[in-house]
Amino acid sequence: MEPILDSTIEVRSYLGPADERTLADDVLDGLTRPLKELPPKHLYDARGSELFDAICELPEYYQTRTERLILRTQAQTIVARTSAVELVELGSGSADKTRVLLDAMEAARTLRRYVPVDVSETTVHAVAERLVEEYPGMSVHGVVGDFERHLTHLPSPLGPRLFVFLGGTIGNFPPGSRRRFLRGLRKVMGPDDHLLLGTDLVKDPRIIEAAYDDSAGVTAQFNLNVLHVLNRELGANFDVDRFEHVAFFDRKREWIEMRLRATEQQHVRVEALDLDVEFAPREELRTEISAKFTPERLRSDLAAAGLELVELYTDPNKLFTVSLSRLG
Ligand code: AVJ
Repeated sequence: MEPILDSTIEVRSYLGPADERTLADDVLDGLTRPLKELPPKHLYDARGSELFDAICELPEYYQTRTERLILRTQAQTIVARTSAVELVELGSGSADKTRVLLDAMEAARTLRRYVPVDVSETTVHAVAERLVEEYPGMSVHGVVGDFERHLTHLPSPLGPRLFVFLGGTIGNFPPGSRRRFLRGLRKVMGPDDHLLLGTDLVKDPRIIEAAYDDSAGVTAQFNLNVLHVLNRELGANFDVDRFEHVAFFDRKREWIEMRLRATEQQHVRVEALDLDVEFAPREELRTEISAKFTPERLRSDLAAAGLELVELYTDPNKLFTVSLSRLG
């Protein structure tokens, strides 16, 4: 391992034993409901994360490349508008698109600190070590935790901060939780801080549905992988070949749903939970919702959390948007 200067990298973990039980608890809740459901976060084990990375490269999945294009085009403007010295990233992952913003902050000579917040300790460490080398003079304060619960543990600000939550991940929250999340975020933001939020836009449902049911079948594999997670982690015996991938756009709620449909009647045993589950023929298990936004919806969700929309940055085809907001 490379030597680390303690003065530039600090990583704190706020995850405890309670967090390790969440898969079991979520599965127990979700599989005993009249309409079976699993939270999308369990899609991302090592294999699921690999499959998600593959999704981001698919021709049908426009979101990743469009968001990157918007950031590339607007980074300078965003940095100039916010005067941010610090970037706080929620769900930082590999911090791929983050570099575009860090580059712009470095060029503006304002960059002082990067604060990645992620549930994966390995990811936070890896990103921290890589980025301090790439950006000399910048420090990294990693927060290993859940951005729905641990935002109160952010280090005290060095100056104006830019909070970023990219990739359209906010779409995974149902509407009430979405507002609760934004309110929680607003509570830790100060009057000099801004929020940069990536959201997918409402558009022709055929474009959205193709993005979640690609012709190479990668999204289907990604969806079905959650059953392998339950088999491995909880000693379940899902027969993965007897479930099929379903994706449809709910026009009224303006979100896409991913589901797994049992192709025939089946019985599943989840050993670790001492749980027996029946699936009727064609019964579905919901694995994800991913909300799509209109500018109006975005504005009103932000306003409900006490945030004021400053600017909406969009691509020429109006596929995706990156919004900048601040305390209202
Ligand atoms: C990572 C939640 C933004 O909703 O588009 C991709 C996950 N699901 N294909 C999305 C996902 C199916 C993705 N987010």
